[in-house]
Amino acid sequence: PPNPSTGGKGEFKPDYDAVRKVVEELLESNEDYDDGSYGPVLVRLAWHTSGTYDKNTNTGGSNGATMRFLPESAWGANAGLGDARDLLEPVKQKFPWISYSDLWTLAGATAVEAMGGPHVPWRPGRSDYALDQFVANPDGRLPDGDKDAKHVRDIFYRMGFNDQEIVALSGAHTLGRCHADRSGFVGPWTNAPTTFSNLYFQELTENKWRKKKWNGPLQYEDKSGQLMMLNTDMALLWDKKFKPYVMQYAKDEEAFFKDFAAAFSKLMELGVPFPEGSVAATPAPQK
Ligand code: CCH
Repeated sequence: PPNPSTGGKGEFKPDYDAVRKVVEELLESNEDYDDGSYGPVLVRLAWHTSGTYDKNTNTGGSNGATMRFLPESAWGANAGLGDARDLLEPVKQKFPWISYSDLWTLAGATAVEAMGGPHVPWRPGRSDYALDQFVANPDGRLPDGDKDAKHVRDIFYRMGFNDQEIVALSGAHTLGRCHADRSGFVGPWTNAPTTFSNLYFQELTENKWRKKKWNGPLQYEDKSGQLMMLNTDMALLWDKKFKPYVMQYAKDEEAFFKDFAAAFSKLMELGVPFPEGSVAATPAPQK
């Protein structure tokens, strides 16, 4: 069959910019949702659908959109992401030619940029698996917030990332918040959780963090008690190989944006069988 993404003469040409536009319109469509934006939870959906990748077996990753199915949809790590998937369902109905796997990743890339972040190179090419077409990913491939630097490395090295990329990706915690009814943790990392910036690294390095005294899971709080860090966030500051990147990104937002865009794009492409000759760097959408 003709490849719809080639867009030859007279062929159907999918309009991904039109999809981006509809996603952008949805971001602040419900002022009662969290801090007034679905952007952060869409970024988290793109990350969790991609972060199951295992380079040793070439399994997992965004291709397939396997989070539509049990057991992955019900993993503790994915609690709350049903909100993001439901939000995108009408977009899928409006543009039935796009795969869920392309839509979920494109929505994450679009949200980063719409919230003031860098343009994240994105290209289509993912397809959705039918339920009987794949072996379910084992639970435990996504990181736990109460663990240490070794755990973070084990998880991200398995995907094929290095220390610099791990720190850059972690900067996404400048967005959004933890929800007691999802992860058990509570609170945002920054005071501007719907703006993509390097504030997470500034808070991490310049604020004072202490263990929160409560009955919940181990987390850290600042003096105001309003901001939080996970143990895995603190581990970036405590680990002598991670720390130089944390310090660099706290001072240099441009470097963070550039490295984040590259790493997030790579994350969303892990394990995706793009046709040969297809390139990763898509131009910025036409405005
Ligand atoms: Fe994360 N993240 N994340 N995270 N995350 C949570 C929320 C967000 C970890 C744990 C948590 C990345 C890496 C890690 C986002 C993006 C990324 C929460 C709260 C936990 C816990 C969930 C809740 O309660 O709703 C851990 C551990 C790691 C690494 O070790 C990476 C990488 C990314 C993206 C590139 C975003 C965005 C959120 C906010 C979601 C929201 O709903 O506000």
